[in-house]
Amino acid sequence: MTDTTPRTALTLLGLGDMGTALARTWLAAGHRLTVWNRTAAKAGPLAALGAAVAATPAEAVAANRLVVVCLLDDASVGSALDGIDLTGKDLVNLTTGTPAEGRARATWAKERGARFVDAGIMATPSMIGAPEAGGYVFYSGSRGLFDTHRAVLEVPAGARFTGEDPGHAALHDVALLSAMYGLFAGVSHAYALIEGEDISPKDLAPLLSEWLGAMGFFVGNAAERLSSRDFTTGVVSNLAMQVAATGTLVRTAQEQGVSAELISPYLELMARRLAADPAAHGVEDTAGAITLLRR
Ligand code: FVH
Repeated sequence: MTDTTPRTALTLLGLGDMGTALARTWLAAGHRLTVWNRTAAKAGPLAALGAAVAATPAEAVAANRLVVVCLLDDASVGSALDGIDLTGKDLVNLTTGTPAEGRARATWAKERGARFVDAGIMATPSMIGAPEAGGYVFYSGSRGLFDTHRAVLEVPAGARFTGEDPGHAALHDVALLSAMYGLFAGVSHAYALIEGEDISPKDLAPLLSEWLGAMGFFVGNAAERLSSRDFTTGVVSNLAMQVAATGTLVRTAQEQGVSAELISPYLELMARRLAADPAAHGVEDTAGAITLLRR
């Protein structure tokens, strides 16, 4: 049977790696798509797939109510949309930015008569249009806009609305990315330790994966402790012991001729928490150290 569902027409500004991947999924799903990119040549392959190519951002914005922006950074969003009439538009910003940039852009859009949602993409271009890859996008800002366009926004990747504060999509995005880089740092240090030894990284890899999976309990455990502010009940490995033991990590790095720069900040934070009140904090686990981070 032929699918006769009407498809939302939309505009996309930005045809970098991510923008191009997004455009392909909307075109493949039968949406009428108008595109614009600063370097016009990048629109060629999409035109061949049926996209309408606008000569200017103003022309692209004028074409549709739903306008999606996926540019390099917030400054490029400002310069691409500078002076353009956004009255009655629904603006979705898929450009990575900070929470403050998301909030400022929401105010900016409202002043120009547009509804706005900011977004944080938790996917690489190859994960776009591939639901099995597990990518998704955080959205925040106008609930009305999100509800109106949810179906079309879910074409490239799953959509998760994080609330009406337009800074919260970016905050969720950056929180997850920051945790990811902490993980990358630890794994990088582990591989550096065995370099030059008769241990293959390929042999260490499954052990690392298994261990990190087992230690994943920390995510929920820390959330529980931060919510209850109880850092002591049911502690398995207390902070006093852990701080003493981490000296071994630093000495091993020295013995192996490896800089401890990737792991030292966290070890030092634990030591600082303990030093502040050894009797009280020594019986905690490491989640209490999180309280030292907020300036
Ligand atoms: N690619 C990825 O893995 C990540 C996944 C998570 C989300 N990010 C964010 O997505 C935004 C776009 O990323 P991208 O991969 O498409 O980036 P590029 O391929 O570098 O394309 C950048 C586009 O931005 C245009 N652009 C840059 N500066 C300006 C400007 N001043 N005025 C107008 N357009 C501008 C650029 O145009 P051109 O160089 O082709 O002319 C591209 O269209 C980004 O926020 C990631 O953090 C991607």
